Amino acid sequence: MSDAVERQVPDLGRPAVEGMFEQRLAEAFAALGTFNLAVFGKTGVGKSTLVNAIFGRDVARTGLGQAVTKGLVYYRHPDGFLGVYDSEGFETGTAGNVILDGLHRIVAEHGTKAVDEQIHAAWYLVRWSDRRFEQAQAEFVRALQGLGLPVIVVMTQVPTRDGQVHPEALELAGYIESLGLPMAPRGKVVLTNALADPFTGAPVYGLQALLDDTYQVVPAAAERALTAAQVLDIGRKKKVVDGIVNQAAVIAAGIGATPIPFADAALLVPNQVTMIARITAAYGLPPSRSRAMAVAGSIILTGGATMAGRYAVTSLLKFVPGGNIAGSAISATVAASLTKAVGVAWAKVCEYALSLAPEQRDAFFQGHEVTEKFLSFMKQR
Ligand SMILES: Nc1nc2c(ncn2[C@@H]2O[C@H](COP(=O)(O)OP(=O)(O)OP(=O)(O)O)[C@@H](O)[C@H]2O)c(=O)[nH]1
Ligand SMILES: [Mg+2]
Repeated sequence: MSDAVERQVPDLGRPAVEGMFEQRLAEAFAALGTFNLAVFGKTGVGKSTLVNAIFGRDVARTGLGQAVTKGLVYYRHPDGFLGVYDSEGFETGTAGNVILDGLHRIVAEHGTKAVDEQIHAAWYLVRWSDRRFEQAQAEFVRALQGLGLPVIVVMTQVPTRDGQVHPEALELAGYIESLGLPMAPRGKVVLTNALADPFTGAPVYGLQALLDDTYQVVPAAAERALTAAQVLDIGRKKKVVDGIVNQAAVIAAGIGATPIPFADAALLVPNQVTMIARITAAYGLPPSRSRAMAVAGSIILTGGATMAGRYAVTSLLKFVPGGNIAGSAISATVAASLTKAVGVAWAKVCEYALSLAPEQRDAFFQGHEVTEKFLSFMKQR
């Protein structure tokens, strides 16, 4: 016992685990920070449509709008990790200059503040069917760059057929690219179509390319928020989540390095709570549902036990190899594989939730289905 780490087995019944979940979820969301995007382009080019296509939510409708300067509204999504500066009803020329003056002030003010408050990327949208790009638009792009914002020039509503872009859209893109504008990150116009057009058969196009380019210009500090906020590239979320799960498994192995008596399985719980909270945040499942998630998570980890929980976790041990050998203790290997199994199953629960319509997610996390799904994912292994 002399050099053995003394381990205090936490007394973790459901209410305690629930409280721990709420706290860790809040921490995990705070750690994401905020990704701020500014979107410019004439009225009707498709700013709102494009933002909705990539972030899966009507930021303007669900966000809290605040007119930050004439012609520019800042929407902070209630989830916290996404902010959008939207130049609604924007026109170039005099109106554009007014916006630029206001922006100048915003950028100057925010540049000295935390990364969370800075503008991390700007999209300048041009509609292909306008078939022209005016001097004033070029100047606006230059001015944005002059403010230190990385500007991605995006062509919207671009029709394609069998992967071939409409030749006139290509021609316009070629013209814009010939102007020598400071276009991040590759000096290329990004061609997109945010909504399929059932009449012409034009499919959704170019959104992944726009997102990838956006990642290229975003500072590392805002990347995690962008990954949580976007709904287009689930693979990027998964990659982050894999890292979280593996890290938690390593920690669990460390805890199990001194084998844990079955009755003390609660030793593994705090690490698993942190892991689940971080997974949830990485997927961008909103903190507005954190109460429901805390309840669901605590039921999962305690097996629903309401008594003080020295038996917490053990009900899940039957799902991992070596976890149900009567009389033995929980080894490093079993601790790691249990933690990993819990993480992987919770990740699948989150992905399932993301596949639901946003209005249905609440009901999912508040009902029995979430624990049933979790257990079915555990069994599938
Ligand atoms: N087919 C197709 N239609 C689009 C696309 N983007 C926008 N639209 C349509 O164009 C119209 C205007 O789109 P919005 O996204 O509201 O345009 P906006 O730039 O936000 O306009 P303001 O907010 O007025 O400045 C809507 O009817 C959209 O459905 C697109 O990529 N493809
Ligand atoms: Mg709009």
